[in-house]
Amino acid sequence: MDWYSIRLRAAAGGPHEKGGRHISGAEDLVPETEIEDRLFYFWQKASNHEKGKWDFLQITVEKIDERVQEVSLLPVKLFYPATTVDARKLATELLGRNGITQRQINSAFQLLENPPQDIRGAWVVALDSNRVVRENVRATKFGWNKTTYQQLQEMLTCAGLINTRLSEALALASKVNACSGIVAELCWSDNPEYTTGYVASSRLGYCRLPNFKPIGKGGGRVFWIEKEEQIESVLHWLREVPCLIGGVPILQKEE
Ligand code: WAQ
Ligand code: MG
Repeated sequence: MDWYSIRLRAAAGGPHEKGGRHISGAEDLVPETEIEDRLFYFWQKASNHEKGKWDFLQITVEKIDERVQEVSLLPVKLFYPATTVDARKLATELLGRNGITQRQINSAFQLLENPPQDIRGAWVVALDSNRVVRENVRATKFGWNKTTYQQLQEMLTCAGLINTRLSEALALASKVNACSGIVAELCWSDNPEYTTGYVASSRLGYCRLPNFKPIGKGGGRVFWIEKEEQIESVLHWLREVPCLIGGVPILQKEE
């Protein structure tokens, strides 16, 4: 079967590279028969956005020539912190199990909560040098194994969690954390009203944390890599290697 990568980006005040403010981004990897549906969905998503109205929108569709790899869906772990303080404590404990220090975690919280510039991708931070090695890195070329996606939707519906944001973030986290060199990920939305986020790693799974930020704050993603010298191979995986997320979905309530 042929696969197609679809990417969208939308901004207000001109294109991103001319100083436009990021409104919406999206990506998927689908067979030809689903392109039209996805285009319509992406269009709607960008055009009814909490962050405002776009005046620049770009959609890219590319046929994939490389072999598409299968990557396992991360297990979903549901935590229920009641406050932002609790959520951050939990996140710090979880990320600590991956060897990330409290200081490194706090710096990442700062980046997300008060981003120093308008961003549309992740900060890649190296743990050996403690530096932001790249900014605005977008993971692309990932989509769903259809059976896995349907099973996940049934599971989420049963848990009262039907939520496209969760599925989209879970697919992204599954590709990102399958990368050799990536230690863990931190994320909460840049949409001012959406306060749920997660920490993820191949060992932790997708740890979902409500109340991760105060309402009204910024957001983003941090991908921690082990060594700065791994950056090129990490970028290749994130941007170039086409992946389908497959396997059996797992949903666990943690507290
Ligand atoms: N690659 C890298 N970074 C990205 C990508 C990508 N493909 N897509 C988004 N980002 C960055 C970018 O800086 C955005 O501003 C930021 O992440 C947040 O993106 O209920 O909705 O799409 O379990 O707003 C997580 C919790 C929600 C879901 C995350 O992120 C749940 C969310 P958003
Ligand atoms: Mg957003």
